[in-house]
Amino acid sequence: MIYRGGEKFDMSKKISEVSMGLWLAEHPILKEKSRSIREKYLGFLFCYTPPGRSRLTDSLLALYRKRILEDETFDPVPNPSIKGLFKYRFALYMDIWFLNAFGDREQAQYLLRELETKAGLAGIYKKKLRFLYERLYVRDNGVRFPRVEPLIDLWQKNNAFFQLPVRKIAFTANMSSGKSTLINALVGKKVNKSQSIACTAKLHYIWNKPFEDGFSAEDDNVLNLDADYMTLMTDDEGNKSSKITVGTYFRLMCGEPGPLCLLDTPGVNSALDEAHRKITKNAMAKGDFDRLVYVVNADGAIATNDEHAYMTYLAQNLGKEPIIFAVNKLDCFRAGEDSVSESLKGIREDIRKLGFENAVVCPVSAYAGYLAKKALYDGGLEEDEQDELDVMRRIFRRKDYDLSVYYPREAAEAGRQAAEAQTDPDRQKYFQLLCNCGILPLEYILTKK
Ligand SMILES: Nc1nc2c(ncn2[C@@H]2O[C@H](COP(=O)(O)OP(=O)(O)OP(=O)(O)O)[C@@H](O)[C@H]2O)c(=O)[nH]1
Ligand SMILES: [Mg+2]
Repeated sequence: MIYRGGEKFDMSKKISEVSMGLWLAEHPILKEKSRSIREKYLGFLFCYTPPGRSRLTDSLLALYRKRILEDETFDPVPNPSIKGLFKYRFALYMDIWFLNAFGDREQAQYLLRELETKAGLAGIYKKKLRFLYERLYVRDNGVRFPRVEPLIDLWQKNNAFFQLPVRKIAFTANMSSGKSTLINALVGKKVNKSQSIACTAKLHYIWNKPFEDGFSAEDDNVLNLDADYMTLMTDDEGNKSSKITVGTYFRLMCGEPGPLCLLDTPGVNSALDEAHRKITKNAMAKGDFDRLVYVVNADGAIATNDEHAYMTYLAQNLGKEPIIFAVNKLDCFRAGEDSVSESLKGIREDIRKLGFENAVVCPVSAYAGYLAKKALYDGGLEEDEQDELDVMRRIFRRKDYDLSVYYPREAAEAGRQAAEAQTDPDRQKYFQLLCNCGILPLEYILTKK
C-alpha cells in the first residue's frame, strides 16, 4: 500500500482536480434524519474550511451543501465544537482534511492542531484524532475506525491514483468522423456532444477518476463537481478560453489503467469556423499528449483534399510517433458491396504513402461500442437506440464483421477473454459486441502499460 500521501502534489502539473474521487454518495451523514444535526455538521465543516480558500474548496463546499441539505446556498453557522456531532467526528475530520489538505501534510498538521485546540475534545479523543491523521498521512498504524473504514479506503485509492504517472491521449480528425462518439464509447458515458454537423468547438480534456463516485465534474468557466447531462452538453459562453475539463470514472473493460486524459479536439475542416482548425492545430503543434489517435471516417470519402493536407501535416510533424488510426463507422459497411479487409488494406497503404512509419490501424464502430456500454451500465435505451443496438448486434455477430481479428493478437485475446469471463448471458452478449466492434481491443491498446 502506498503511504506517500504527505508529499505535496502539484495538482496543476499532474492530474486535474476534476479527477478527485468523492465519497459523498455514501457519506455517513446522509443517513442522519435530523436536519438540525445535518446543519450542525456543515457548521463544523465550514468553521475549519472557510469559503474563499480555493476554487476547488468552494466547489466542494457547494456540493456538500447540495448533497447534505439539498440547498447549495445554505449559509451554515460556523461552529468549532464537536458537541452534538460526536458520532460523526471521524467523517468530519476526514472531510476537513479532504477539502483543505488532500496531498498536503503540512496543511493537514495545521488543521490537526486547530482541531485539538478548538473542537473541545477530551485527551483520549485527541489521541484517536492523531491516530487517524497518522493513518491518512503517514503510515498504517494498525488503528481501525469502523465507521469510516470505507471512506479511508476511498481516500487511499485517491492517494495511490494521484501518485501515478498520467497518460494523455489526443484524438484528432476531420469533423464528423466520430472523435467525440469514440471518446464517449471508451468512457462508457456521454460526456461529449456528438452530432452530424460540426459540433466540438473547444479542446475537451476528459479525465478519469480512481473509482465510480457517481459524480461527473466539469470545469467550463464554473467548476461544477456535479455536472448534469445538460451542463456537460452545453458550452458555457462565459468561458473565454479554448479549453473545457471534465472528470468522471471511465467504464473500461480491461482493468484499471491509472490516470488517463482523453483530449477531444474540434474537427479541422469546418468551413464555417476557422477557429476550430486553429485550436486543434495549436494543440497538435504543442504536442502535450503521449499518444495520438487519428479517427478516419470509413463511411465517407477517405482522403479528401483537406483531409489529405492535414494528414500530410501530421505525418511531417509527428509521423515517426506510433499514431493509432481508428477507422470508424464500420457498421456502415454493407456486405457484398464492401469488404472490410480490402478497405483496411487500402487505408493502410494510403497511410504508409503519406509518411506515417509506425501506424497502427484499428477498425471500430464507435457508435456500436457506445450503445453496448449504455445497455450494460444504464439500461433504459430509447426505442430507436434499442433498434440500432439490435442492428449492431446482428452486424457484428457475422464472422466477416468481427473487427477484433484485425488487431494485434494480445489485444484481440484480451477482448475475447473479457467477453468469455462474463457469466450473465446478457452481459456476455454486450461484451461480445464490444469485442467484435473493436472497442475492447482498442481499449487494450490505449491503456496497456
Ligand atoms: N453509424 C455510425 N455513426 C457514427 C459512428 N461514430 C459516430 N457516428 C455519427 O457520426 C456523427 C458525427 O459524430 P461525432 O462524434 O460528433 O464526430 P466528431 O468527429 O466529434 O465531429 P466534430 O466534433 O464536429 O469534429 C454523429 O451523428 C454520430 O452519431 C459509428 O461508429 N457508426
Ligand atoms: Mg466532436
